[in-house]
Amino acid sequence: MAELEGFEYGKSDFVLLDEVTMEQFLENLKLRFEKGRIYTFIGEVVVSVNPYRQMDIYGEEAVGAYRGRELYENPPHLYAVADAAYKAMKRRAKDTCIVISGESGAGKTEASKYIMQYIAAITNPSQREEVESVKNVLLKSNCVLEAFGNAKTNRNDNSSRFGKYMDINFNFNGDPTGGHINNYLLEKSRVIQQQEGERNFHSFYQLLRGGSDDLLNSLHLNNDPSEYLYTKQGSSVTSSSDDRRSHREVMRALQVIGFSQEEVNSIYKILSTILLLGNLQFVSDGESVELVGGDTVKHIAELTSSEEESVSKTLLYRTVATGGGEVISKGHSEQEASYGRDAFAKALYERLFGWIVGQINSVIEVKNYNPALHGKNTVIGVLDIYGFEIFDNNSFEQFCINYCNEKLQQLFIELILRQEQEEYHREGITWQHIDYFNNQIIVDLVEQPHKGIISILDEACLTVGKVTDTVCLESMNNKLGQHPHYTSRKLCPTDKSMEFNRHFRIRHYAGDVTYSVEGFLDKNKDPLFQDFKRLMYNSSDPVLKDMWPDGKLGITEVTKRPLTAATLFKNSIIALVDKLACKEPYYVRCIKPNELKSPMLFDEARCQHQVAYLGLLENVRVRRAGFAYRQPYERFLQRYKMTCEYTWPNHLMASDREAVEAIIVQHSFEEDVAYGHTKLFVRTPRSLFSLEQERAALIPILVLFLQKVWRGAL
Ligand code: AOV
Ligand code: MG
Repeated sequence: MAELEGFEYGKSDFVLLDEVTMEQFLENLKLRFEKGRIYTFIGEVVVSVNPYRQMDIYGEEAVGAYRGRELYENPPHLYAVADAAYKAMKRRAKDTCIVISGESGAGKTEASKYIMQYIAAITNPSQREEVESVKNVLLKSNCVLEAFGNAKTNRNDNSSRFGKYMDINFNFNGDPTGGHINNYLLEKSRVIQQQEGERNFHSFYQLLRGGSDDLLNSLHLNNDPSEYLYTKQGSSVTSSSDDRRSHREVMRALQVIGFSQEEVNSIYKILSTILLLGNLQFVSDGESVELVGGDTVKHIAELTSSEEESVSKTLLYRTVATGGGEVISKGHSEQEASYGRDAFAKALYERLFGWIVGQINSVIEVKNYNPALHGKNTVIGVLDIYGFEIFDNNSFEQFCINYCNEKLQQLFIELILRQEQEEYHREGITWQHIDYFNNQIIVDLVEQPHKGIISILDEACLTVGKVTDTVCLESMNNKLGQHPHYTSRKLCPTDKSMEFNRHFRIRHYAGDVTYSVEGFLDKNKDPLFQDFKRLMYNSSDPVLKDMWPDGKLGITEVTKRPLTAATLFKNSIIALVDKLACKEPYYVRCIKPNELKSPMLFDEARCQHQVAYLGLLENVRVRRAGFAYRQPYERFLQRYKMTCEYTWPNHLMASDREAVEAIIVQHSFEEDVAYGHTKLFVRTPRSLFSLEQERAALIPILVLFLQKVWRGAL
């Protein structure tokens, strides 16, 4: 058993604070951070502070210390939560989930990887081949998804630009038999545009920096990201050695997962098609529009296995159906052509990403599972989604990301309180209500039917004729001007950071964010000329064709208006929340200690802000007002019966509950506990600590005793 920490490292559970005040909370968090103790419990919740340095607290030895232990037996750690979720799943056949939240750069993705590594390390002791291969794919999928879905932002050098929810399936032995990844709204606008200081998705730089000369030649690329419009706009193409190394890792990972060489080639061809598209330009002589870019179109045609003429035609014209049902080809304006090219590049990347996720899923999908034969198939879900973010310029993507974080905060409030309430009720214990800020009001502001921002956006997108972003903003201002969490420019006439026709502000649970409405309607409508879909569907590259099944439709067959991006996102997040809500949740709450990525600095104001909006003080209060620990009588008895003369080795009482009472009375812990119908509730961990210590001291004596009995010495 790992050494329990002394109080020189601060309190390992915030429940143990003398008083639940922000001051004491921060003091403890800071002390622990400075002593290299980055994890602290609030009961079963782990609060994590990003150390911004490699910590020697992971790996085989640590895994061994946490495996199969109770939460309070070891110092706080991600492994402890992972183990708790795993145990609950295995012992009680419960579906569980681990929800990791916190703002951008707080350490969610790193935490999710440690959790998965832990689960992989403690399962499949008999090394069965098919289970090993599922574990391998699950672990390697991280590397691939990060390459294609993460990018350097001004908040985080490896920022997730998509949401990821991964279900891991287990058989009755508790070994992983498969899994499924759900991905949420990839920030595809990054493919064509990056803010100053940011990069496009890692995959582009990895290919350019890490691809061999032969590969790059065959793709008609050179190795310099600053030569491609789509990779150079952020003026931040640094970190070439990392890109080279990652390229090798991703190649290996793709192989392990089972991507064929043809498939890998197709992936690279799509990436280079996108880069080449970005360098294509259009000129207009006032009448018609032409392409500039030398052999680029020829190269794109080759890379997409299409005809050169079809490619240039698709870039310059679109097919439209006239009122009379006639189908004609209409030339683009210069602006339309550039717009079409960018939309095509974004769609290519988005579909590539979706296809990669789909391929991984098809490899890890649970096959041939027969519940009658194999027992119940249980699941642990791990959620790692983009964290709350504020940039200098916040657009539609930040709006969606921040809305998603509101939903997760809502779930935290709902589950942490609901669970406590329900359990006390079920067990016949009185519940004391704790006040907290309920962010449902902000969720409603965004998602309410007819009245919310998404509805207003959708309405504007559906309106025929020229509805601009500004007109839509006006409509929002009119309808939402009175909302306590919505601010229009009218309300703050002196605020220079807001322009009249451009900005609106939402008072989010995690802070105020000013959004620029520019591009909202277009990103929400997300149109792509049907001609591009048809071009790709007709490609003779089977992988590419597979990604564009909707290119099959003829021009007159496309009638139904697709759902908007915001509505699709909303629906997927609501489905996600429903999925999480029916599992037993475990939480990791990540905190970013400073804005400088420094391992030394604990910026108190920044930390205080996060502790406040994450609702951590309320979390401690709920935990303290109630009973922090609970165990079924039988389990408690098994563990501690040796500490009481009436229960060791067996008790003679009428029930386990009475036997547990005998242990509690003998140790004078009556004040610290309550007796539920099936469980013992313990208010503070002190009693458990002391029982644990007594047990630990007794074990060697008992072992000695038993050895003597066996040898016949007694
Ligand atoms: P995020 O997932 O919460 O942000 P990450 O998990 O990517 O944040 O963490 C950001 C960076 O902090 C990592 O790249 C590491 O350099 C460092 N870091 C985080 N956790 C640890 C740890 N336990 N040990 C060492 N370094 C760590 V975002 O994806 O932006 O919301 O969308
Ligand atoms: Mg992340």
